[in-house]
Amino acid sequence: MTLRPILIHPDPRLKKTASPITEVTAAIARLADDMLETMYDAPGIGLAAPQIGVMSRMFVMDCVKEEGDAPRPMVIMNPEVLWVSEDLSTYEEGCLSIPEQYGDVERPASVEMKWFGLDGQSHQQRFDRLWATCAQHELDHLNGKLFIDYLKPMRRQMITRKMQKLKREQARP
Ligand code: K2U
Ligand code: ZN
Repeated sequence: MTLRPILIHPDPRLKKTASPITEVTAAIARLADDMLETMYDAPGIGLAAPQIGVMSRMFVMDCVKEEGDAPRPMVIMNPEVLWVSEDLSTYEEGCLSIPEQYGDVERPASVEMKWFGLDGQSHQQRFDRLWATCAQHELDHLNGKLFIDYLKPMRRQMITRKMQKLKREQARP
């Protein structure tokens, strides 16, 4: 397993639409492993392949928050939304590609998704609460959408400028 560097906004790869996965190969299984390791190390509760520069429709997720609970890593490929609740919920979201920045995002409170797992089988599940927020946040990443796209333009611009400054400072020897 390898820790992979996480791309920081602004980066054109974070705005592109990722491509469907057509076959579960050893490389795809290794990618899922690396993404889970990178996510837990960050730490985070979700991570999408474009965030490590891989333009494939896969994200990983483990929103188990209660200490002591067994981790519940999920590998989700080619996700589709089958249903969203009318009820909305607002969550102060962050993003591993936009470090230390947070903003309130309103999304459907529950979502039913269908996807393919590493077992090559089709899976379907309803997600609620933090799992629903995270799954929608990660699916957005596969479509080149970031949580800051839901914020007011001024706030989005201010966050983008902060990230550009952070990247300039990181680049300096
Ligand atoms: O995709 C990512 O960048 C990981 C996101 C996933 C996420 C964002 C907002 C709300 C839920 C999930 C996070 O940075 S993981 C960090 C985190 C941890 C606990 C709660 C919220 C965010
Ligand atoms: Zn994110």
